Amino acid sequence: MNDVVVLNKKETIALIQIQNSPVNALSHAVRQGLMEAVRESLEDPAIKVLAITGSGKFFSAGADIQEFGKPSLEPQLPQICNAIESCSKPVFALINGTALGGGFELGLSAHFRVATVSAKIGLPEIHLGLLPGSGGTQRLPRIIGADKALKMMLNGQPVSAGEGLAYGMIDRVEESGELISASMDFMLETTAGKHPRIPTRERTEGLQDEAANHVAIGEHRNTWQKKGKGLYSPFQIIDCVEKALSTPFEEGLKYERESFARCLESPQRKGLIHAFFAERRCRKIPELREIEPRKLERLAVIGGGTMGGGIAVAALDAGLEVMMVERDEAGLEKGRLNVEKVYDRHISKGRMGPEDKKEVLERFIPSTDFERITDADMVIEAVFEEMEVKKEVFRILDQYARQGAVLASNTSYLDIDEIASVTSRPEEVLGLHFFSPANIMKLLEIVVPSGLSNEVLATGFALGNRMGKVPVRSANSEGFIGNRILGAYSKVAGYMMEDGTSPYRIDEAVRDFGYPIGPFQMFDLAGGDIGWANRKRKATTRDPRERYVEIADRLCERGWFGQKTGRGFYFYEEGSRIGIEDPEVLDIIDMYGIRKIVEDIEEFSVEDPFFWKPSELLKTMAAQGQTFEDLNL
Ligand code: 3H9
Repeated sequence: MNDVVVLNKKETIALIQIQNSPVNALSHAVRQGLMEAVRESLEDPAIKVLAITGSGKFFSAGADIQEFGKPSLEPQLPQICNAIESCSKPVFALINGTALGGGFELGLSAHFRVATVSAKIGLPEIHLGLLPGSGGTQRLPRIIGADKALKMMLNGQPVSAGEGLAYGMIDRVEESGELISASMDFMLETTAGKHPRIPTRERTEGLQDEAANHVAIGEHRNTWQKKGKGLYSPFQIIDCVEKALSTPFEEGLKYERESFARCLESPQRKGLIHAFFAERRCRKIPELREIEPRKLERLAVIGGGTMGGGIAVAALDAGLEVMMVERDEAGLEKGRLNVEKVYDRHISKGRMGPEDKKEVLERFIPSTDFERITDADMVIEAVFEEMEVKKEVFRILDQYARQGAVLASNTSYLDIDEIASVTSRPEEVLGLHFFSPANIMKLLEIVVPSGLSNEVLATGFALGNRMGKVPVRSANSEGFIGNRILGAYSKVAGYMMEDGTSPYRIDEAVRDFGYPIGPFQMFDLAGGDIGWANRKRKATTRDPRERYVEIADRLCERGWFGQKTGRGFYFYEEGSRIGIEDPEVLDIIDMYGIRKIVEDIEEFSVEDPFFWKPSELLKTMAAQGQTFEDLNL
């Protein structure tokens, strides 16, 4: 064929193997090779069965994403899928590993699907702003019905071979590592007429329960109208599946093709594919090419607060042994609860059983004894965001951590060089800045202070990769990357609030724009105390010309730090993470303050100095930070 598709004839079976490393993407050369292999196998009278398989860990990761946006070259994937489905000889998809997007659609167009037990099967096109465009939206519902098909296409997460079998889209799961030889008997049985060759387009199991399919379409559409405002491809996916239920196959296929073309042209597709490649490029650090990361099995997290708890969960989920160190039993108990509540929520949502939680927590060691960190390969500090507090912790870490252990700070803003300077090993200290909630958010900033050892840097990246994060290298500069951007975003949100827009309407506008949450919801989620500490730290060096909004400080002074204290910009009922609008917060924002009043009068006096004159009393009160209440004292 060519060097990316190999055809081997074994008696009556034609084995067509995709060998296009690293992920067997269906590039133009692969498509050409597949088409030719199918044609040759059909023409050869000795061949009775065709079997398509992949190589390595992948059946195929789908269409070659690099080709999107370039002129499309024939044969296109839908043509190949149609040719396979129309084959007069039985075609097997031997799914040897991951089958995603167009890769799984290739499998769906075969007449039989056998998967190895470790295979993962999914339709992740939604993450790229696309839809399954090689017949997937038309073929899959015919086998598994609208609800399951939509779940796969709309959450984009792969399912296991076992789940595929239970759904009915996989015919057999093979436990043996030798998928081809283990499938031989099944393939030969089809030549003896034991298993009928039914093209997927003619299957109807999934179409039987019309009422359930109709309900599923309505429910998924409602859900996405709430959570996916502004997104394009989810609604196109739902429309395509609806077509599959109500129109002949060819018509549905044409509709899918046109919808796919619209998605392909959309700026959302362009942005998401840019992000796909950008995320992968971030991991490629030139100076780390030859560097091996250090061993990483035991992690110590210092601090059991929101961040410490989240980091501990991320590390436990990555299979590490995690020690959490706190100053006292009360702090430790809070930390332990912060970890356990994540797993309790998984249990309540049916994502794991109590036994699984027990198994994970066997690797979790809470302690108030700093000496216990001597075993750790890496220590991540996540204590209060104040330089002196951090320095004190790093002095202790330097005393107890073993030589060769990596020392990391989860600071959001502070200078890592300064933190590292209190240790005897500054070249082993780096910043690992997680974002809240640390067990969920993908971004991990790897902050590089001067003189950092490349091995330590490589170990930071290895941790990020192991946790499934997107690790991004950052200079050791104020706010690193994310918080630098966030700084401008937050300031503008604050200005708008002070100028009279309710924070709740600002959040709503930002959500309507397409963000999952607004800025004030985000402050509450991250914890108001962190930003407050940072603002206080910068108070003496802030340019006096800069506008400063004090409203968030007023909330923090009341101990309202957001979700963790049950109150911030929003009010949270006991145990709830859904914020309710809080009239008291709006009252605080109306509390204009004498300083602002004097500033306004002075500004207006530029135009009309005769009328606008602040009284001496007001000026004195503003200078002394007094309120009218103070006059009564
Ligand atoms: C589709 O199929 C549309 C159809 O419905 C209709 C068509 C008409 N193409 O992530 P990794 C590269 S849309 C080209 O680091 P992992 C990736 O850039 C597609 N290249 O490895 C990287 O390159 P490099 C639907 C691809 O093991 C290298 O492979 N499919 C593709 O952590 C290794 O990737 C998807 O959306 C591709 N399709 O994860 C699947 N995929 O080394 C997208 C990967 O130069 N891919 N590369 O940086 C993934 O989810 C993950 O890459 C995968 C492997 C799970 C496959």
